[in-house]
Order: sequence, then structure tokens, then C-alpha cells
Amino acid sequence: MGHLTPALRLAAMLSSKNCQVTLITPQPPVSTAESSHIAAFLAAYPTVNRLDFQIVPYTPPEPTDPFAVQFEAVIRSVHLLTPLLASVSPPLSAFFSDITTAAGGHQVAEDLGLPHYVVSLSARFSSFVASITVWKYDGNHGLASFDISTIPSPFFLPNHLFTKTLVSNARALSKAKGILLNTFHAFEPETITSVNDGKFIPDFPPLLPIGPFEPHKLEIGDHKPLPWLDQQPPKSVVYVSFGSRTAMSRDQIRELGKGLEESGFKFLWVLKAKIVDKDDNEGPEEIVGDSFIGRTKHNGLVIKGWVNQEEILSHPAVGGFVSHVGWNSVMETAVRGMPMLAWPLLGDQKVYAGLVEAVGLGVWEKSWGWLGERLVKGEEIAKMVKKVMCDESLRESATIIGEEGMNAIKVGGSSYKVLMGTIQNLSI
Ligand code: BUP
Repeated sequence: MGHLTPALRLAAMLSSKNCQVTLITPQPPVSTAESSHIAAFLAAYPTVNRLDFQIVPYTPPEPTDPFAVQFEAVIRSVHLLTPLLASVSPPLSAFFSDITTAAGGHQVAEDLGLPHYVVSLSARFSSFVASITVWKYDGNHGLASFDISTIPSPFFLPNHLFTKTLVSNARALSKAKGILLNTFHAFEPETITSVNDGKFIPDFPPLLPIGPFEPHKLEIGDHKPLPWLDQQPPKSVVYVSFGSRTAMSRDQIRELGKGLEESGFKFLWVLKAKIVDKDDNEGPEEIVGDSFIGRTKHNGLVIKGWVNQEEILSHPAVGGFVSHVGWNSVMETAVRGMPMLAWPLLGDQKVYAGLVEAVGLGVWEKSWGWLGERLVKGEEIAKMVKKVMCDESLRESATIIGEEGMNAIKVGGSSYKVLMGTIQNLSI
């Protein structure tokens, strides 16, 4: 969802600015969240063309993350896209692809003679990915201000499938016409300026910060926690969610429950227990226990399934967010000026946790490591939740970030100007 969501939002943003958008939808999808979002999106934006793309199934040599398998299947099937896209009417003027499929995307765009734009997340991680082409894998990563301990370990293994794919994507980045980012200048000023001034990688394409991406208005999710939130005092509730594919251990779930209870704050906890939502069939009581639900029923709400996160973050009762620091969540929190507690789960998320802490949007307890790496006890969690909810200077700095984010996307703001300039270039 962390890659589908920005793609759909970008499609909506372009469509609302009179661009004719064709959305390529790989078939079959992996998760229910994916298929329901695509269906709801196409219903809400009827002028967007849908182009189903039958991907060739891929069976990995050993069991692995179903989302990684899907990425691999898409990458392996990408050559089949060129003939499909060649017949789209009216003819395409540009091809946009996610950073995870940048190499294939570049090839398709080149075959069709189209400019290629890469859609990516943060400036920091995108430029970091680009830098791996000039790495020596000896710790010399070429980015002076980058905390090497936040770099995902597969990056140090050149023969790892993940790293090989990234290296080919990184090469494609430097050949793109531009790299569209769900970020804003004031959030990552140093990286954006140094890349765009050519100081980082000479002749690198422009980073185009056009975020925070506007939310799309899709009716998804069976859970409507808003009536419960409506009854809570302002900034009294901590929202807890670790993304759509967190398989947290039962022990950690128990400690998290203890921590929330001990913190004394009200909580809205969106619980996920399996990597793929289709397999996640247990009710919340079965996971956290009836006694927990009973004890906390006046202070907390535990729900399973998809919620409208942006609606929750916009609710006045919500005062802080405990998050796995997926980049979309970071931007959704930043633009609302809400403090967050970063608890990274995998991949690029330690990089984001570091950034969240450095800009003053939130706190990160590094000693917890990756979510699942060690059992973090309830009392440790309670302490950090209190910090996020009570630290006034953190709330002030987060508020300033929120104002900067809102300014970036309003008419005449930095992100607005970059988006309009990009659209103008498409019609040249
Ligand atoms: Br879960 C969940 N509702 O219930 P990130 C997520 N989201 O709106 P990452 C909901 O999905 P992944 C839910 O607002 C964000 O836009 C959320 O993206 C939305 O996480 C998106 O935060 C999740 O970048 O993706 O890890 O990249 O959740 O698929 O692991």
C-alpha cells in the first residue's frame, strides 16, 4: 500500500489538473486492500483509463514475502507492457513508474520514445538509492550526513536479490526526466538543494518535490472509528498503526497493550497480525484477549481491518501517532503537524525514523531496533508514548512542520509550482 497509495494519489492529482491518465493495474493483485483501493479509485475517478496488465506468475525458489514475489513478477513481465501501451489512445505523452520498477519503466519508456518520470517517496532515500551505483560496498556511501546504521542490511550484500534490483533501478533513476517525490522542500531542504545543484551526483535528473500528496477521497474500510473519536477530548488519543502488512508477535502485541494501558492515554489501535490481509481472520479479542478489551473499553478502541488513516489523523481528538514510519504515514503526519513515535519495521524506515527525529516531527528510541528484533517491554513503550503526547516543544516543532507542509501545496507554494511546471513540460 505504501507504493500503490502515492501512485493513486498522483494519478488523482494529475487527473484533477486536466491530464488524461491511464492507470496500469497488474493482475492478479496480492491483497484485498490493493484490489479494493483500485476498484474504489476507478469508481471515484471515472476519467482515468484502466489498463489491466496480466503479469506472468513467479514462483520463488523458497518461500518469501508475497509482496516481494509480486514485485519480482511485475519486473519479469514488464517487457509485455510495451505493446499494450503502444495501442493506448490518445497516445501517451509520458510514462510514470514507481522507483521499485524504475529499470523496467525506463526500458518501456525508451521503447515507446516517451519521457520517463520516476515516482518515489523521500528525497533522502531516493538520492541514497541513486548513490549505490557509485558505492564501493565498503561503507563508503558518498553521503556525508547519512547515518550508516540506518541503512537496510541487504544494501551491504551486492549479490542479494534486493540489492541487485535496486542497483538496476538506481541506474534508471539517473536516466529519468525527473523524480517526482511525495515530500516538500522545507522537510528535506539540504538533500533537495544539494541534488538539484548537481553537488551530489553530477547530471542527475531533478528531484521534483510535489508533496505532501493530496488525499484522495475513497470510501474504503468497514471500520468507522470516528463516532468513538468524536466523544474524546482534543489531543487525548494516541493512534497506533504499523502499516498494512505487520505481523507482530503475540508477545509484542501483549507488551504494546500493556504500554498503552500504562501510559494513561486513550488509544485507537489498528491491529494487524498477518503479512497479507486475506489471511488475517482473527478478531481483536482473540489477539489481545477479552480481559484487555474489557479493562480498556472506556479508554481505548482496538480494531482490525482497514481504516481511513488520514481521516483519523485529521480528527481533533488524536494527539500523537505510534507508527512504523512508512513514508506515506510520515507525510500524512507531517502535514497535520502531529508528533509521532517512530518504531521502524523494515527497509527504508530507519532512514525515515532518523529524519523524523532530526526535523523535530517525532521521537525514535533507537535501542528498540527493528520492530520484532527484540521484545520491547510495556513500561518502555508507556514512557515513549507519554513523551510523544506530553512534550510541548516537540508539539511546537511538529506544528511548524505542519504549517510548512500546508504552505507547500497551496496555490503558489513550492510543491504546487513544481507540479504545475512538470505538467507544463508534459505537453511540450
Ligand atoms: Br494499515 C492502513 N489505512 O488501515 P506507508 C494504511 N493506510 O489508510 P508502508 C490506511 O496506507 P504498508 C490503514 O494512510 C498510508 O497512506 C496510510 O503507507 C494508508 O507504509 C498507506 O505509511 C501506507 O508508507 O506500506 O510500509 O510503505 O502499509 O503497505 O506496509
